[in-house]
Amino acid sequence: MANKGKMKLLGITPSAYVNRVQIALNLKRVGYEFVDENLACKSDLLLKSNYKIIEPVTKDHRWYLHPLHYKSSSSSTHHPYNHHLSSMAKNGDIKLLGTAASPYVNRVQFVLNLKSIEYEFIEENLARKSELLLTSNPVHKKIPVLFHANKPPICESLVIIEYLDEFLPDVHRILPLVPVDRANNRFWANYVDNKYFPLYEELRQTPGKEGKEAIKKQIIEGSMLLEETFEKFSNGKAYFGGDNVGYMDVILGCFIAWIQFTEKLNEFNAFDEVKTPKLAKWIERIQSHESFKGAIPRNETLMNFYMMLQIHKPPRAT
Ligand SMILES: N[C@@H](CCC(=O)N[C@@H](CS)C(=O)NCC(=O)O)C(=O)O
Repeated sequence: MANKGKMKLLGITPSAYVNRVQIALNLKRVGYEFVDENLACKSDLLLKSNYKIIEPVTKDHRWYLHPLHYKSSSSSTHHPYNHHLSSMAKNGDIKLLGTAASPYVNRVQFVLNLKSIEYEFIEENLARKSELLLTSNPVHKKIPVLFHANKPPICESLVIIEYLDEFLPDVHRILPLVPVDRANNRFWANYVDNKYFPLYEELRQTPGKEGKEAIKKQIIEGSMLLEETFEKFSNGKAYFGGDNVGYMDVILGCFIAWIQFTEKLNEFNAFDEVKTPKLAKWIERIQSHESFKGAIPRNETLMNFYMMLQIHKPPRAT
């Protein structure tokens, strides 16, 4: 590994986040050059490499696709790997605890559909959380939670998706195989979950026209950043994952219903033909994908969930 390529680490020594990477590099005995950053006056290198995504290393294709990937079908009933799936289902029941209105639950459902895994859906009532939820996710008390046979429950949607992908890697691979592409997918999923989508909740909670307009502006900036990301990831193909639905298609795709619902309530467009032409087309494509259709809530389900949010987490007072 140490000889495979020169690694450079940009950071500052007092940072625990930087230190954890240094420890990993040491454990793996990887030689690297440390590039000191000045956080009081950020370098061009930092600004260029962490905000706008860097050019992909593999120029001609985003990532190597497993040959099986090409064969995977979008329809669960005609999936060529049903023998795998039935054995997964037979070896252990899959149960998913959630509500149909949750995009975090929907993304797990989307992956289960893509991989043609049968599962039992256990409806959770978030207004009155079940014993099952409180005991299986005592840390966050949030859905989704996945149960696979007698194994310990698995919490957090991204963790669940990676688990399913590792457990059943040959059926519709979700994460790419090339490490740098996996890393970039995780980076952008993290951006969508922790920066971009929370702006919609912020929009709901913020009182007053002026405050809301400022958040809409940030949402639109984020959407344009995602448009660039799509361009780089898709490399002219239909999806973030290239020819097939991949990790980012699942992560961002399952927020679309909520995004469109919020847009209608607030009279603005985060994605459209002018600002984000590629993502506008991608939205149509993903929404007509068979595995996606089975995972996405109807508008009335969203409205009921929205009303519940308004009661339990009301907008801030002016
Ligand atoms: N980071 C979590 C987020 C899950 C999440 O926020 N779930 C919501 C439903 S959409 C929930 O369970 N909320 C209950 C609560 O906040 O108490 C994941 O990716 O699974």
